[in-house]
Amino acid sequence: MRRIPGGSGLAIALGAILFSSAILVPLSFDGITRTTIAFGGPPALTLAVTMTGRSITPSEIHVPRASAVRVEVKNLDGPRDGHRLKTSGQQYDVDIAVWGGLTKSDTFLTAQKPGRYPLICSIRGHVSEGMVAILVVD
Ligand SMILES: [Cu+2]
Repeated sequence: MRRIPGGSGLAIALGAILFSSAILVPLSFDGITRTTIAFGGPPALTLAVTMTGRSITPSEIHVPRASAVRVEVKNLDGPRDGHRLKTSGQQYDVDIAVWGGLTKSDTFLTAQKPGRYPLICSIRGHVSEGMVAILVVD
């Protein structure tokens, strides 16, 4: 079996490590800084979301990326009918439990990466009955 000369392989590996860390370190540092600022300051916007029956309104919600977003969840159902609004794929997710007739708020931090993310009711069985919306990160 022939061996590939070790020197050039090692140089390439070291070069790749140096190159990738040169790119990754500033990006992740920037991410941490922006996250801290976004969460320390006031929310970029406040969303009003209504949960009733087995639907979430509005069914599609646009938010800016990498931003603190306050969401006010209103449950219009009866006092025994709880819902939970749950984000996923965001930098900081929320799962807000709200009993019928009440309104609750919390703040989440949107994803860095634009895309379409599920916004669901996390009460067992409610997703399959249609309690799903889309969070569009622009
Ligand atoms: Cu529900």
